[in-house]
Amino acid sequence: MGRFDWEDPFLLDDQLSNDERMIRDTARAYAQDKLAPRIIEAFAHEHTDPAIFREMGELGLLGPTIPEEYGGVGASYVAYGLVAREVERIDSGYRSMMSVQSSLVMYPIHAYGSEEQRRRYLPKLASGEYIGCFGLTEPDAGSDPGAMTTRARKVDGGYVISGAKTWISNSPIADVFVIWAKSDAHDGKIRGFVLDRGMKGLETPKIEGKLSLRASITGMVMMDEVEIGEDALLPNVEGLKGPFGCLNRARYGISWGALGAAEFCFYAARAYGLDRKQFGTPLAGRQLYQRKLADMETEIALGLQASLRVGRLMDEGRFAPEMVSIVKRNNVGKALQIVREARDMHGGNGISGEYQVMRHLMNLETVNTYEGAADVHALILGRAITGLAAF
Ligand code: TGC
Ligand code: FAD
Repeated sequence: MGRFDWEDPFLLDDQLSNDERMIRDTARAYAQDKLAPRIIEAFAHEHTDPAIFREMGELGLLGPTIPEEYGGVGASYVAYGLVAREVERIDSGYRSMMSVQSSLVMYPIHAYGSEEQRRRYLPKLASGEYIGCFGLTEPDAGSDPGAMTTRARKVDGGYVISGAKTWISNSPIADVFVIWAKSDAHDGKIRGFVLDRGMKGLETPKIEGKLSLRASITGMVMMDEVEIGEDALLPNVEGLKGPFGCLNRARYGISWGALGAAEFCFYAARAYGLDRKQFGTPLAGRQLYQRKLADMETEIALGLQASLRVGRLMDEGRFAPEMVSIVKRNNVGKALQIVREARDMHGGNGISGEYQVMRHLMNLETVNTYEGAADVHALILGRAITGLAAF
């Protein structure tokens, strides 16, 4: 007979390699020792600490799947997912900072960039010396990025870019900007460009007063006739498959991360119910309370196994984007339900900043929307199931 461990019901730990466990443990120790003590203040005051990038960089947590010659650690996608889970156990905003840098900035420079671009940017992004951002969404093109109006106009020796990107994680503090624009030199097809802080005509106003993801800074990227050289073009990809190739990785990481936030709230509800007595008995001794804990445990365990499977297929080069849609949509949706239930199980204390479950609930509202809103992922699956696009 096997043992049952409520904290690891399907013995996920046994399914990991030694290297994956090591990276997971590094991320867990860092998140618990260095991120957890800061988050309540950071969220309350909407403060993003840029030092976090350098701290993560020192530990090899930025772009961990990138090969060592470019500053990464050549880790598996499963390891990347495990890092996202540990970081988001503390806060979705911290995971956002990590996953934009890793999947949306380092990945495209590595996968689509020239050798010169790789050498120029990746080591400094890996160490956290540079902070990166990814500009796809526009005020009038969110779920439908193909409707973007940002344009790259060909001129002698390079391009001139004009347009506005909005809701861009990290943009007000970014040094490096991966920007997707329609290029007139390429029949109006979408191309990726790497821009640098300080270019004339580039502004990055902060979006103030978010009620979600307050520890992760978000802004716009306004580009007014920004002149860039030929060497700013990412040469090796064309069309929407460029940004979507990055999003596949980031969405997959989110599928692990959201369950980290759910686990935090599940553990908190269990601890609260064991401690808190009403009607002369701990709440955790009540059937209704236990049923909620059992539902949380079940959904978290199933979701983690699914993400592990998709991660293994990604490492083998056998994943399909629809698999990522399944785990992104399911795991974030289930995490939202779990966190909302945990909030309720804390009674009045559930809305207090100190108990933290409400913060996770507010964060997950963003996570359900970005990287493809939940319904958009349903439509991606609907198209795969029926052959009919219903977007
Ligand atoms: P569609 O016709 O389906 O495809 C156009 C081209 O793209 C290719 N493609 C993909 N390639 C790789 N991976 C994928 N997942 C792909 N999906 C599509 C496709 O093969 C085709 O290639 P080609 O060569 O034939 O041209 O495009 P569509 O315009 O109909 O798209 C529909 C839809 C709904 C799938 C898509 O637009 C979508 O996913 N919308 C959601 C937008 C989104 O996710 N935005 C995210 C912005 S970044 C962000 O939120 C970061 S937050 C990060 C943080 O802080 O953590
Ligand atoms: P819309 O596309 O206007 O959608 C609104 C609603 O309509 C949603 O419920 C959606 O599911 C639904 N809907 C849309 N189309 C359909 C349809 N065809 N059928 C049925 N329902 C539909 N973007 C970046 O490029 N880079 C970033 O770093 C980034 N970071 C972000 C950080 C935060 C905090 C937030 C909130 C967003 C961020 N985004 C980023 C933008 C994010 O990806 C978009 O918000 C998301 O893609 C949804 O687009 P939208 O907000 O325009 O909503």
